[in-house]
Amino acid sequence: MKILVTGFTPFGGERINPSWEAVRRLPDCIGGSELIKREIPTEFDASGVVLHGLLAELRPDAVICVGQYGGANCIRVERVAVNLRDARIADNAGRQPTDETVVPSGPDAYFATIPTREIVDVLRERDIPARLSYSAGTFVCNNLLYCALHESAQIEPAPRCGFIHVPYLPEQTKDGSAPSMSLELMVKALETAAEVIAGEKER
Ligand code: PCA
Repeated sequence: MKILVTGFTPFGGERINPSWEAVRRLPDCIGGSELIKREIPTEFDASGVVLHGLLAELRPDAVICVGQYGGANCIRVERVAVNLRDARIADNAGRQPTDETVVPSGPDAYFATIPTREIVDVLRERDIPARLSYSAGTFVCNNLLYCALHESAQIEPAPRCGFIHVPYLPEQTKDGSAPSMSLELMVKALETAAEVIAGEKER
């Protein structure tokens, strides 16, 4: 099985994005599955274009997109992507859409197609704080999950797609004003998610 795992570039004035820091440290192989890691620009338009190219080039069996969720106190496994762009800040291309769609003719929402509940269960069994989330927001992360699910719905057989939000790293919140999680635990969380998706979990 081939699993594409993506992280994002830093945005909003941050120097690093924990999603890419964690993704790039994943092994190339978990069990029998190959992990392909790529960094995606934190831009509404370019993120979808880059993902489109990766799906065509790599033809993965599953896609796990990962992003930073500043202020989160645990791993958030996203269940839903909505057809809405409504940005509180500009993306890295300077775009700040209000009340736009991701795909003009697309459905209002898609559900993630990775086993979200099972991933949360196994993360907790491994003492990694995690929960299901029913909103990935309306910024670039939601946009990317929506694009992934919209595109994959047109591929036969459809790759399974999902999104995992990670908290800040400790170095991003040194004054303790927001929660954080260690890089080691984030990497373990993503490895666990990949294992569950590949059906190779050890419980
Ligand atoms: N988090 C943002 C976009 C990029 C990222 O890492 C989000 O939650 O939409």
